Amino acid sequence: MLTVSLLVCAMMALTTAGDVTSNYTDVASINTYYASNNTDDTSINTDGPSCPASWNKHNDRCFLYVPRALDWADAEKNCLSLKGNLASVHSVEEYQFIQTMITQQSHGNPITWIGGTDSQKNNVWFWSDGRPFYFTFWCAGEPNNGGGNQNCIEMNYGVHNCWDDVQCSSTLPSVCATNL
Ligand SMILES: [Ca+2]
Ligand SMILES: [Ca+2]
Repeated sequence: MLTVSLLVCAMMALTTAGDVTSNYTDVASINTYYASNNTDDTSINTDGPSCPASWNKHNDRCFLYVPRALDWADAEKNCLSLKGNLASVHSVEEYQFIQTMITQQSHGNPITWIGGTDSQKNNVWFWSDGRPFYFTFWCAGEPNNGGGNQNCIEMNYGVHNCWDDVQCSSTLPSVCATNL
């Protein structure tokens, strides 16, 4: 009887050890999988709910680069049809995430719409998603409301890939964002 008990204990120990080993194996393979996929798919993320296919998860939002050139209003309408808005940006880190996503998908740094506008009153800026407008990444000398009618924010402008106010009728690629 003692022998049998010892044998059972030994088997349980082996089984437990086996489980631990396989867990480590899984974690290692998952990490390898993420590392190999991170360059072209930033949506892969183990934390919480995931984003729809081809959207990229960052913090509590999903981001989508839309390469088709649209004016600001049509770009916003397109985002709305996808249950989002043109992206608002709230930190350098968030801006860099968006820039990296654009570069990965466009293989460049195209000038791109984000959701800032001062159409209601010059130099009073709002995000189309209703979030507070605190963070900015204006280029030197911008926003200048050039020609008296620059009311929408383009990103990746100039050598510093910063923000410029420009006519909303310009046609550019865009970035949409949705809440998770
Ligand atoms: Ca303006
Ligand atoms: Ca300007």
